[in-house]
Amino acid sequence: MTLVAYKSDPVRGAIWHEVFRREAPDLVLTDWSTSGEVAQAPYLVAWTPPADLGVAMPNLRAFFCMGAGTDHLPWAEFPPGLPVVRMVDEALTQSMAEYVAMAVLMLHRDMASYRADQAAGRWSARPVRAAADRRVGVMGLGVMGQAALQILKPFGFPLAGWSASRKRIDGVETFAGMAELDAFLDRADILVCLLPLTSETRGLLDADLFRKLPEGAMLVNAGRGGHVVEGDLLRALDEGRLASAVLDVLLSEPPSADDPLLAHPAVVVTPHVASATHPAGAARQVIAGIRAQQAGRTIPHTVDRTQGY
Ligand code: NDP
Ligand code: OXD
Repeated sequence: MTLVAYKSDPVRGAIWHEVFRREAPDLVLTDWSTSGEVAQAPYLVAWTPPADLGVAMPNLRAFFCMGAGTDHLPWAEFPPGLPVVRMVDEALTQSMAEYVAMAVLMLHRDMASYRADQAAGRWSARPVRAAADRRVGVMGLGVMGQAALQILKPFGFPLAGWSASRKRIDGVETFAGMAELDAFLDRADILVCLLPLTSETRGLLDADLFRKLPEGAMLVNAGRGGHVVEGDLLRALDEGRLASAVLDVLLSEPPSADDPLLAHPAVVVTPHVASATHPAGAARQVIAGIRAQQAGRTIPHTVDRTQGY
C-alpha cells in the first residue's frame, strides 16, 4: 500500500477517490490534513503545496502539480532532486484548443467591437475579412500551442508558431528563439500567447513587442497575466496600434473592480477558465506517473527546473 496525499478541491476529489479505488487499489488516496500519516506520504497532488514542502513531507518522492503551469510554485522551498510533474491531460488540452478557436474567431469577426456597438445601441457593419487574409501567430508550441494550431487549421488562417527550440509542424510556418521573434511578430495579425511564465517570458508582451506587430493586430492571452505589461497593452489599444484583445489571464486575479482592462470596450476578459484540469484524466495521469517511477523510469511531464517549465 502506498499513500498519495491529495490537497485540492474536495468535490472534484470524490472523482479522484473513485478512479484510484477502481484502477489502483494499492495507491491509497488520502485527503490532506496538517498532521498524521498523510504527511509521511511519498506522493502529493496539489495546486498549492504546504509551506516548506521538504520539511512538511520528508518522504516525498514526487510532487504532482494540479495544473499545466507551475510558475506559482515556491521552487526555492522544494528539495533539489524532487521530481515536480505538471498536468498534461487530453481534456485539459482540448478545452484550451476550444478556447483559442473561440477567441481567434471572435477577434477575426470583430466580436469585441460588435459587443461595444450593441452596448452603445449602434448598428454598424464592418467589412468581412477572409480567414486567408488574417495571419495567426501562436507563441509557445508545446502541448497547448500545438493543439490550438491544429484546431485552427480548417479555417484557413495562415498559421505561424514561435518556440524556444525549432519545431516542424505541417502547415505552420515556425520560428525559434529571440533571433526570429521579430520576423514571427511581423506576420501575426492575431497573436496568441500560450507560453509558460518564466524569467525569460515575464513581461515579454510589452510596448516594444506590440510595435513589432502589424498595425491593428489583435491579442489572445491564455498563458499567464505576467506575460503582458498591462499598462503597455492599454496604451496600445487606446492608440489603435492594437485593435482588440481577449484575455483569460490577468496580472492580478481576481482583478480589482476598477481594473481598466475590465471596462475597456476593445477587451474581452474571462476569469482564467480557458481550460481546467479534468479530475478523472488527471487522476489517471498521476497513477501512470507513480507507476513509471515505481518501474524506475522518469515520470512523464516532469518539469525541467533549469528551463522553468
Ligand atoms: P509546454 O511546456 O508544453 O510548452 C511551452 C512552450 O513554450 C514550448 O513550445 C516552449 O518551447 C515554449 N517556450 C518556453 N519558453 C520560451 C521562450 N523563452 N521563448 C520561446 N518559446 C518558449 O506548456 P503547455 O503548452 O502545456 O502550457 C503552456 C502554458 O499555458 C502553461 O505554462 C500555462 O501557463 C498556460 N495554461 C493556461 C491555462 C488557462 O486556463 N489559461 C490552462 C493551462 C495552461 P520549446 O518547445 O522549444 O521548449
Ligand atoms: C493551468 C491553469 O496551468 O489552469 O493548468 O492555468
